[in-house]
Amino acid sequence: MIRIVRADKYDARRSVEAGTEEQRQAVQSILAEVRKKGDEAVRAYTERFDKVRLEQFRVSESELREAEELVCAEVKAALEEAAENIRDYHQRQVRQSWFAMRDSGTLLGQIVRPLQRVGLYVPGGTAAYPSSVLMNAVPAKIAGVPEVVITTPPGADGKANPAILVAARIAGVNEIYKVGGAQAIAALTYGTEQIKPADKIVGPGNIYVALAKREVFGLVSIDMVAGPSEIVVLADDTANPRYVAADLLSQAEHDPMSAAVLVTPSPSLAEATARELERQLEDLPRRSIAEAALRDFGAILLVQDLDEGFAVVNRLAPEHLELMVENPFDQLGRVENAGAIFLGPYSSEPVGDYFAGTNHVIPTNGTARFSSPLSVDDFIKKSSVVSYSRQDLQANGRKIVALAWQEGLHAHGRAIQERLYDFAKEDGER
Ligand code: HSO
Ligand code: ZN
Repeated sequence: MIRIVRADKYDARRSVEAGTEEQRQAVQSILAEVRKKGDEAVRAYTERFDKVRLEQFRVSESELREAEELVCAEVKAALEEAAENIRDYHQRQVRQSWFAMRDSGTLLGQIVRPLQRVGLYVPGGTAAYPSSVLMNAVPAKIAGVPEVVITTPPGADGKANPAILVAARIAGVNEIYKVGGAQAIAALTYGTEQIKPADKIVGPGNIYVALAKREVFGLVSIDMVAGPSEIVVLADDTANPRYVAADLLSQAEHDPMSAAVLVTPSPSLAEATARELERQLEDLPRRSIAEAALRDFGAILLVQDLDEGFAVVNRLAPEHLELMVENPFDQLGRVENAGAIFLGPYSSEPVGDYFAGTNHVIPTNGTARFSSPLSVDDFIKKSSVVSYSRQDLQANGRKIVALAWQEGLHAHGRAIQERLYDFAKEDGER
């Protein structure tokens, strides 16, 4: 079912979901309604799309307590430990403000500050991933964001997914609202009576959420619009086909449009992995999703040697790259484009999805060429600081005036000249 082809016969780019005209219009009108009518509109859309009428959107203390009872102790403990690992990793990303003083008395610097309020969208249904709550909320908290709020669609019983609530508590999320879809993005952008507007909106969602985020971008900041998951395994004869197949399937099961690709110079590994894929697919609960993904976007790509293998990897710029080759560390420097790199037989991709501490929100669809996994940097902003000294203004004022005049901006020049006159006068008096 998976193709085995020469590497040059494969292109992994998938077209980015632009939505239909109808979907775009639906999103436009939801945004406009919520902007105009606030909670009343949010309530009406929740009734229409989630089939439940809510007076209060915010998850109450008693619902939070109830959720704690519903999630099993083993999962809770694993979430706690995962959160700790994510904290450790992201702590190292924290940037310091800095100031540089010159002998001339001038001081320049950069102040790093957290965003004030971040909204995290968490999808409902089977795509409600507690792990993703940790991956988004923990870095925001490490950055120092005081208000991290979640919006998530309510179930038909009017409740939020309990595992999401537990993960939110572990990550230190401050408020949770049971609102989904484009109406949630609207509420986080414009604010309503019950929901205050956010400075940035992050987190995955369905096409309506994605379109709404794109629409409000500029009024608020958004994260990247993530596409279906991808994994590329670069493996040689030393790799275990059972591991290779299992890791490919781990991402194939996400979405029928997920891309799972093996790149190898070894025809025997290619054959063995194809057989393993068939075997392991058999009892997968999400078999039909994984099968469709392998059929439509998966491939086993044969290359001459590892040189060609790395060229293919760098062209694909995958979200996840596993290096299952002899001495993977010796090869690491050859990877130019990849969101996350997993070395050796025990760094199975789900280790990163759940537990190692690295972030699982990673650029997809070739965008690792120019962007990076979600990090503390996504939740800060910087202000530059200038304290210019008299000595420096006197020494450099004329250069500034020349640049201003060249641009025809005489008021700019004048602002400097006003000071230069005074300097000349003061120096004359001395
Ligand atoms: N692999 C996904 C993240 C995820 N996996 C969440 C399991 N849960 C991102 O590419
Ligand atoms: Zn995953």
